Amino acid sequence: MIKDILGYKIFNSRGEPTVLIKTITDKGVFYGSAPSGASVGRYEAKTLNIDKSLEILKNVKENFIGLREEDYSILEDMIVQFAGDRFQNIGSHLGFALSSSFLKAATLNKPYRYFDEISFPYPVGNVMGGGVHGGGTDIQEFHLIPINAKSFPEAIGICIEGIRRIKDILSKRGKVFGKNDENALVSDLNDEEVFEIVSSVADDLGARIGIDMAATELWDPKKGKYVYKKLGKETTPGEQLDAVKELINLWKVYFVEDPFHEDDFQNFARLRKWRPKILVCGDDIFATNMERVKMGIKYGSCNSMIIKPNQIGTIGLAMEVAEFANRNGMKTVVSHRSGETNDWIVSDLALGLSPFIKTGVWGGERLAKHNRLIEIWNSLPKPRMAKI
Ligand code: 2PG
Ligand code: MG
Repeated sequence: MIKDILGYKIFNSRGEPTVLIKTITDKGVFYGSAPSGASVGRYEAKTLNIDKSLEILKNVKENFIGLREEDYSILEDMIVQFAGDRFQNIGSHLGFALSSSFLKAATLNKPYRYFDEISFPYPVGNVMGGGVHGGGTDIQEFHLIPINAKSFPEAIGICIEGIRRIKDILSKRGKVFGKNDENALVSDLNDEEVFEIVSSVADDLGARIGIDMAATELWDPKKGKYVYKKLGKETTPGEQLDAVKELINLWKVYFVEDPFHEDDFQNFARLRKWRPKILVCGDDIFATNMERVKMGIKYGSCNSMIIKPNQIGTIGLAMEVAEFANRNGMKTVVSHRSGETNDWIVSDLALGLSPFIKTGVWGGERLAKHNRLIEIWNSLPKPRMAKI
């Protein structure tokens, strides 16, 4: 039974305020804390000032006290009801943190047991980048995807080895480098130079390359063009399609996220038809929102999509969207946000829902997710990797 729900203002990895929830039941204390994005799409659930969210919690929490924590779906429905249209009444930080702590309470800190079957996701590991995550390239993220790994510990080990090798290459070339919001490496190299380094490391390690172009951030609606500041280049949507195709051919890109802005369903579809085997992944275009996903299916825009619970407001709503996308043949990618806490709920979601997980490579708040998966891998009699 839920005895109390406490809320605090804490900070995320970018130093922004966020919500920590402690749900107290007669079986223990269960935590949930919410992440925040920097490349935030227009269709995401609304965020509220954290102090305001905590005030709201004081008003709504009495409704949950005395209820059975095992009835997760009832608790979820109640959050969604209080939240109102696009979470404007409570904000997505509170929605995420409450639902994360409730699901942990319902499963005694084993949310992956909520699913009938589980398999381990392949990491889409952000090794270098820039964009709005800070410095570096115009392309927001360059990933290593170790699709030949036989276990999750091996897979994340490959990403970590990859980022170490990239660091060595940068040092040897005398490049000044640092880390950005997701702890990916940043330097003054441009997109092409970074592709060259990441692709040589990927080849050596038997990994594939992914990119998140986060093109909504590059898109200038007034000009009707994508603006690459670092490369000093501007492209019309048609030129952008050609440029993305060229990158895919040149660097044997396996996964491309948000190559077009969030309203360009048609160009996503053109790219997908051109090379059906490449994962054309939608993030801002869908914002983990069922109606947007249905539109994407109608247009044939993507064969892959990002699942971020805070884009839609709760863990349960994100699960519904992921299950719907999976049934419609999309490869889902459960994802962190660039501003993270040490909440690991996304790892458990990926076990039940997705063949891929995108949660950085290293740094405490990213390793909280990977180490959770390593621990579960080692605790199961017969763990297996997902089918991709
Ligand atoms: C993205 C994410 C996570 P943000 O664009 O996919 O990598 O970034 O959380 O800033 O939206
Ligand atoms: Mg993205």
